[in-house]
Amino acid sequence: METSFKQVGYSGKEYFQQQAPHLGNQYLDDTYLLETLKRVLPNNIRESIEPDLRRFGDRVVKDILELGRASENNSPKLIQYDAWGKRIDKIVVDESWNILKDISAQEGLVSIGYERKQQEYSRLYQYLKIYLFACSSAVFDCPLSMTDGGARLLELHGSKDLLEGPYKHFISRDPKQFWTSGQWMTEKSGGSDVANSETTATEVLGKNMSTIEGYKYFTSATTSQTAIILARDCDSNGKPCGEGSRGLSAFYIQIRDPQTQDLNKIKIHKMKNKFGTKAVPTAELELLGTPGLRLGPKGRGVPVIASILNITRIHNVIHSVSTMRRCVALARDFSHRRVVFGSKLSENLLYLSTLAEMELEFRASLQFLVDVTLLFGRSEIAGKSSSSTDSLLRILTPLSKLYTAKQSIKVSSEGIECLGGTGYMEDSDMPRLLRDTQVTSIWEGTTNVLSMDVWRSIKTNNSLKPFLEIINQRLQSVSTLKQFQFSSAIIQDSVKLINEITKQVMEQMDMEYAESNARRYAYLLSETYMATLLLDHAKWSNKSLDIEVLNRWCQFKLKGSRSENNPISFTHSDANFRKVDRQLA
Ligand code: UCC
Ligand code: FAD
Repeated sequence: METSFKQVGYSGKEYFQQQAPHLGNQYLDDTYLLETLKRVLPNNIRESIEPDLRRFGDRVVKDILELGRASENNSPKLIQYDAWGKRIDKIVVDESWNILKDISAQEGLVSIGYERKQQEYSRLYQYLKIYLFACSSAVFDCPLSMTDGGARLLELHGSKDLLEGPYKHFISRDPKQFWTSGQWMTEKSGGSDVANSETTATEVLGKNMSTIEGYKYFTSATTSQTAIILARDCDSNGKPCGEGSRGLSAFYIQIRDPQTQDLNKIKIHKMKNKFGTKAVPTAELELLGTPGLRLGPKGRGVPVIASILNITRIHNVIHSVSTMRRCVALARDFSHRRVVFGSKLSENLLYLSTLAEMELEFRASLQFLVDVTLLFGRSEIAGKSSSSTDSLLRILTPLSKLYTAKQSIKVSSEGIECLGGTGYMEDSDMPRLLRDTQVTSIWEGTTNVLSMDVWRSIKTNNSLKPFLEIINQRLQSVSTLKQFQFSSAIIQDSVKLINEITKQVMEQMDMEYAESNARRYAYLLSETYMATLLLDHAKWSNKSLDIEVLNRWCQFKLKGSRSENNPISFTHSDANFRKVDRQLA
């Protein structure tokens, strides 16, 4: 590969010109994904979706990436008044954002999951396309995730009218018919703790609807047609029907009149001035009597809206893993183009070691994403759902969201450094990747809140049982195989620790211990589970590299011998270790 060419300066003198990293087909270049799909998908399904993924993998580095860049460079603007002083609250987005919406419909980025042509694998197909799309689309996957969640919620709780109307729009492949939807929960009084929400929904007597009033502090995807929101039920006299989060219900609202596109009794106060997700229109707004239709039972708003949350949280995993993959792809390609101290970075042992660490994070996270998506697809398809699948999914969703979000921030920060000073430049694309992924650990439940949600799932869904069962099944499946002795022993130690901590909390009801250690506990659960996913993959492939990846994960993450002041961390710097670095990088 050419490392440089010359550029003529004004003086006529030729200067060195560094070549930019190149992004190839994001599906075909993702060799670890391709291998993983061979393992998890039946051949007929894989062969049927592969041509589309191959085509799309190319498209996301062409027109979609250009549209994403255009959206990023021209953030949404709020025009509050027209020239004549009339309040209009118009949000203007770049045309590229609208085109991304049309492409999303045509590509079936929501609909694939609902057409269910690939049965339990439909979700994997859909989410693979979003995985390819996310990092090129200026986070258009944000409105898509909430639309996906909204469609599922209507499937579960929607009336016939809602299923005939908005549901069909959410899952349409026709750009003219396709609607997106928001999810508005957060108020100034609390985003994690919604119990103090001040938005009210007053029943309109004799009508199956309420009028909604309140101030929503963060509302993304505000150019959508609809939103699912939380509000406090009040009787026709305006008296609240309940306190705390148990007084909240979920409501369907139309943000705009479908004919005129005027806002439906909503005033937009400001656009948020955000660190990242610059193209996503996020606003502060006030509902001033917007008509709303309650979804699900009164006072059950949190569990009802949880069917959106549990989907958007998986989308968050998609975005995080997609970010890791994009950063590794850019840094890897750059390593073949950049020469330092007389050789290409791709020949530099230390650079290779850095890349190998990023790739390790990516591989384990990709396995997590694929596993959770498969479980989700299975749980949705009638006949395949079982309470153990559902309760396993209940614990794996917050775990995968909280873990991959944090790791993607780490990997994308490293990705910037991999490209040196140019990586820090806006137009290298790297800062955008970091900024956009920084929010993945905040929205849809912060790391701490999801760590506590893990305990909730253990208590209310008995989710640790299937979680440990599957870990034990995976360990059992390799118990006679010598090449897995090292990793199995470490995983078993982790399981022991999980059991000890859980016992302390559940038997002694030591909630202080549970709360203060919740994040560490969630990490331990995540890293142990991810180890068994890598184990499953290595058992299937029986490739020495996959076994090395597993061993590294167990050694670095579960044994913790990587800490810099621990002498063991350097014992791996042998020839084999360097060979594996080279293979991974
Ligand atoms: O941030 C947002 C949108 C960002 C833009 C889109 C991003 C897309 C990302 C991907 C693409 C790039 S929207 C706002 C997101 N907000 C949150 O995630 C809120 C975080 N806070 C929590 O999760 C809290 O833990 C709460 C709100 C759930 C706490 O509420 P409560 O009511 O105080 O908690 P409870 O009492 O424990 O739960 C009430 C009920 C219980 O059921 P019952 O009553 O039967 O015992 C819980 O088991 O709700 C049930 N529940 C759940 N059920 C709570 N969470 C869940 C869950 N996740 N799944 C099932
Ligand atoms: P707080 O809940 O006040 O949290 C502050 C800190 O306290 C955090 O570090 C948190 O981890 C910690 N904390 C909170 N509770 C606990 C606990 N029990 N134990 C330990 N630590 C705790 N919301 C919507 O509803 N719809 C949207 O469309 C939307 N879009 C968004 C877009 C962006 C770009 C951003 C940044 C946010 C968006 N949000 C949206 C809001 C988002 O969901 C909230 O910001 C998030 O849930 C956190 O709530 P908060 O900001 O009130 O922080």
